[in-house]
Amino acid sequence: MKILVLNGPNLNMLGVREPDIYGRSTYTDLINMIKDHCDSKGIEVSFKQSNHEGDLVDYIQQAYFEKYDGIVINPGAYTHTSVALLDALKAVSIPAVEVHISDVDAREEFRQISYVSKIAVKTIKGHGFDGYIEAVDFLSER
Ligand code: CA2
Repeated sequence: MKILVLNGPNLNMLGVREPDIYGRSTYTDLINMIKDHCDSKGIEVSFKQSNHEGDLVDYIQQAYFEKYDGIVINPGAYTHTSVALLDALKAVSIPAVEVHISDVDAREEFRQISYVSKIAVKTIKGHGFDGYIEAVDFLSER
């Protein structure tokens, strides 16, 4: 089982600002937490983060050529705008779980729209960092 964890814009800033919404732990803490979990379950995991939409598309396509079994994606603000990410996920046909650290449904109206949700096999919102673990488990048990 080989999973790609893909994070979008500004998620590298976790723990640096807005701790009331996203918590105090850093992006590195997040990666380490997921890595430890995957190691304990014998799941191979890779991580990518980018602030650029096209890079995220490239990483999704790369996951196809490198034969990944699942993608955990937090597209950040591109969730609410990006048809390109939706098309990339459709093109590769790799099961993707969409994760949001915050409960986007309880925030501004524009955060309640997600293009990625249209293809995601599951969407997890508002469970903090644990949402990523739930996403990995969902993909590995599927
Ligand atoms: O709740 C989530 O995980 C989001 O995907 C996070 C995105 C936001 O645009 C989505 O609506 C919901 C933003 C990530 C920004 O992360 C920051 C972390 C620290 C300081 C500032 C931003």
